[in-house]
Amino acid sequence: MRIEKHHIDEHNHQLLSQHQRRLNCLSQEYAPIKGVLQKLLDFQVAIPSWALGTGGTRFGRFSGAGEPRSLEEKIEDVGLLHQLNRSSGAISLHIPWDIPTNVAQIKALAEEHGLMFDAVNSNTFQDQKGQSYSYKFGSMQHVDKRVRQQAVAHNLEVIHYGKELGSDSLTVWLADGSSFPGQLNFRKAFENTLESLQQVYAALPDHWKMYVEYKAYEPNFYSTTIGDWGQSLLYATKLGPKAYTLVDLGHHLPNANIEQIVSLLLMEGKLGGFHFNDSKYGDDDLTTGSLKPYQLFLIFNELVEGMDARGMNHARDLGWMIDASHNLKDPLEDLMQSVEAIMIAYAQALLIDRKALEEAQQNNDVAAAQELLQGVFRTDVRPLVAEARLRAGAALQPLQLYRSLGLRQQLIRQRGSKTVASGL
Ligand code: LRH
Ligand code: MN
Repeated sequence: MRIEKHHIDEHNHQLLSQHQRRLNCLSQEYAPIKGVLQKLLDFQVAIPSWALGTGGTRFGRFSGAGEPRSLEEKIEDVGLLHQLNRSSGAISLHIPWDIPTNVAQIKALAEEHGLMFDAVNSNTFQDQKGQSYSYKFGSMQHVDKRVRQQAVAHNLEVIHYGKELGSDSLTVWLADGSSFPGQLNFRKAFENTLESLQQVYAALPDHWKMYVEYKAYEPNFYSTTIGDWGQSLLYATKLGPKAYTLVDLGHHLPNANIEQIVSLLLMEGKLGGFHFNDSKYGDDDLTTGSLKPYQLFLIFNELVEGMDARGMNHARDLGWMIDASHNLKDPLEDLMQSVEAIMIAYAQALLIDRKALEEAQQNNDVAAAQELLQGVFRTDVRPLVAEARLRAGAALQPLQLYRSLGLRQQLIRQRGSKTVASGL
């Protein structure tokens, strides 16, 4: 499904005068905004292929309707998102949930929708039909070398698919760990995991990156073998220059200072990318910025400061990905809201008066530093983010247009109301 351009043009025409009034008001306060607009236009957030259907929990799954039945339909859904906000120009695949049976056809379809293939994700946290060895007690940490070899082989297969699709990074998240004291020898688990990751690392094409994703707990509830940023950094450092840490916002223990973690990983040159989402308790995978928008803003404040300190290109030098699961909302609406929250946090971080902030920090003027940050955080930058969409040929109000065109109803008519997407 494609949105005809005239629908977007009519929508923007109706909202133009109100939009310009709001943008002029903001531009008076934060001139020049030209540089910020270009950065917003260049910034693309990858959409997870496993979050285009309705997720569930162990207590139940309330299926949505018109869900994508194939990788082709998932690419169409991300294409629709990208038409609406022009900030979702990439899809991140999860193998084996999204094995591209006909690579040439899949690449052509993605190109037609203006989409790139971001990081490919391996899966050694579920047993597949016909699999020789179970991952019940882990994969790369496993005491049985045959299980570890099976996990390594799977990751090499994932790299193969990624190469064919034009991806240039592999994300490894391991559910490995233990749920009871005494169950695991932590040192041997680390050494087995490192040895296994080294075999995968050795198979990485030259320009590829490997993202080592950490998580505090779940599905194991006593120890996780890649359990926090320190452990992920240890692996990434021991593996080599192509290995980086991946920060999933929901993978921290309560009250962790994620913005400080981000600052230090950037300082070490070992921050690879993000899985954006939000949470109140655990790995809740909720809409980005829906619970802790100030934390998201503070994370982008450290990102802009740290990336500029290293002369990094904001759009290209880190992996920007969403990782969410939709139990209650229309997946496409949820993803539009997540992308909007990310663009707002980034735009606000770009408007911070860095010189004044540094001066306040140098003078230990705590109140002035707080006023500077909160002043920007309390600024409504939505007109700026909308202006970037307008200039990119997208919709001023994507969610509004998605609803006014009845796109979900159209998807249901095309696909039926009982379709179920592969993924979480
Ligand atoms: C683990 C995780 C990981 C994915 C999975 C879908 O919680 O964040 O990134 O592989 O979700
Ligand atoms: Mn994740």
